Amino acid sequence: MSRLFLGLDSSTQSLTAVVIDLTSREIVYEDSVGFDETFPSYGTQNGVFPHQDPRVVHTPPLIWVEALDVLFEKMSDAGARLSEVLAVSGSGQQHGSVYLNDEAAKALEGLDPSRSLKENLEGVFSRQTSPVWMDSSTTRECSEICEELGGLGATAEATGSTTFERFTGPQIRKFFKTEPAAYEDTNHIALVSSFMASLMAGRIAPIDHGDGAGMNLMDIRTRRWHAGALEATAPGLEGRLPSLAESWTCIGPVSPYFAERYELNANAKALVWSGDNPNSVVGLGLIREGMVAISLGTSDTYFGTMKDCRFDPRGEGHVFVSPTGDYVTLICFKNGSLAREKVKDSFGLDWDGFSRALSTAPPGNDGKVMLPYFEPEIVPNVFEPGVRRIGLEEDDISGNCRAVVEAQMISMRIHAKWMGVSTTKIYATGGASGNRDILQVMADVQGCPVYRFETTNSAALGAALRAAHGYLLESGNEMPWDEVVSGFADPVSGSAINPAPDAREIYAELIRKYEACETEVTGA
Ligand code: ADP
Ligand code: XUL
Repeated sequence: MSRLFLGLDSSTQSLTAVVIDLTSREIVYEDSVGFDETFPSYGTQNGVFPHQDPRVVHTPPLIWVEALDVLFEKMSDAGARLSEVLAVSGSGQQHGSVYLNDEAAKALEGLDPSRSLKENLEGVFSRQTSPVWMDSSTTRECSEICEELGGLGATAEATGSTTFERFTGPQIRKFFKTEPAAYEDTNHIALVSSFMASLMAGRIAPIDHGDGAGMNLMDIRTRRWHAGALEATAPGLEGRLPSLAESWTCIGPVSPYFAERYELNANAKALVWSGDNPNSVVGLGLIREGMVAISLGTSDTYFGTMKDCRFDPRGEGHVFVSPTGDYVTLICFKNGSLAREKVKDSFGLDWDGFSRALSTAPPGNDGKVMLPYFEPEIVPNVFEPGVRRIGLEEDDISGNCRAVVEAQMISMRIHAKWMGVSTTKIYATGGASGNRDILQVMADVQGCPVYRFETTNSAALGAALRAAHGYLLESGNEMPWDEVVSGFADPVSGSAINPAPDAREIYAELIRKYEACETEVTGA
């Protein structure tokens, strides 16, 4: 008998659904709604508002709300068997925050199925836009909070990361300082993940430990709100935050809105959501320590599972909580897919053309180097965007296509050293992991095989698997994680992309050169 579970992923550029059948171990449905193309009236580009200051990056939360209706409509039209779904969970882009007024709780509880979600919720926002993970405009607030908590090391020990511009605490502090009246009108602050979970459950949802760890507000060891961090961030903050919860917590049944409007099983359980990276940990089956994945989504992330809490002495990495209860260590590079797209578009190429150009240039690119800071960068910390080319002409098509990918892979290699993991294989996911030529560079630079998965939607798949795990636990039939992910999170057999025999030597040389260029430019 089928056992269906729904996973949703509210990411930077799209909302995705994956339905799995836990009995047959199959993905039975997979589809996405892209924000820019589905809702052009908002004027977003790649899911965010263009702004004259490249450091300010916001998205209107109503676009996520509208997307949920459109996606459910699509699922219903496509016969995704919503009436058989046993539980729903989800994944959200990390760090982004949603600000709700005193109308919100009532509106969520009484969602009227004869009106759209947007019509139901238009009046509930105390801030019309949400700062998202690409925002880097809170440097001052980061310093203020970090100093209050005793500096870089103490902040990382307390909250899992030192303060980062995109993290929710510094963003909340900026909101409180620059728009005090709107902060005063805010009754609830949600993450993208907990906001979307609130829509599904029809009530204000808790924040799970995985995504809570990306706020600079949660004590990474006790997994409770950190009193000192709350105080350093904004007055009256605790009353505005929901409770924290384990990632397998069941909030209640799904809101009747979805049952009545789309025939979702009225008894389906709504579970808490988590961040996209913690969800991908499950979607890729990174259950054991030492397993490493690289996600090539809008951002590029490098992450793995840890049993114990270990911190990056340089302060570039993060410790989050895994949906399994262990820890996730992660580094986020902002100039991911959008930087690759900028190079591709500057030569009028499609992805096939980009791949052909990239493979025309030799590994090592004859020593040509690009520092690809199209946007301000998170790792290494680059405040002013700017692309630098060393020995590389701006009109050299194949040289630039190879240089941007080599730069990204080398940067990951350099900045992941602190994790102390001897990487014997890497799992690749995210939109760009379907590109074999990009993964070949990854294998060559990392010096180990790279494995691909059938779906590039590992976050949505992880959410569906979390829904299954939480449902079984709640109904007294707990299934060990190894068993939950088995058959789903297995790399496509025969998909290993191995490093070329001469890659080690070529890249040893280029990594040295790149590191020297990076140090010169960033002064680090
Ligand atoms: P997110 O979840 O962060 O919204 P995705 O994981 O869906 O992002 O990845 C979207 C990105 O994937 C797009 O911005 C695009 O640049 C990239 N992408 C899609 N197809 C390819 C391809 N064939 N080669 C390289 N990049 C690709
Ligand atoms: C992780 C990060 C991004 C976002 C969007 O710290 O900022 O990976 O989660 O994907």
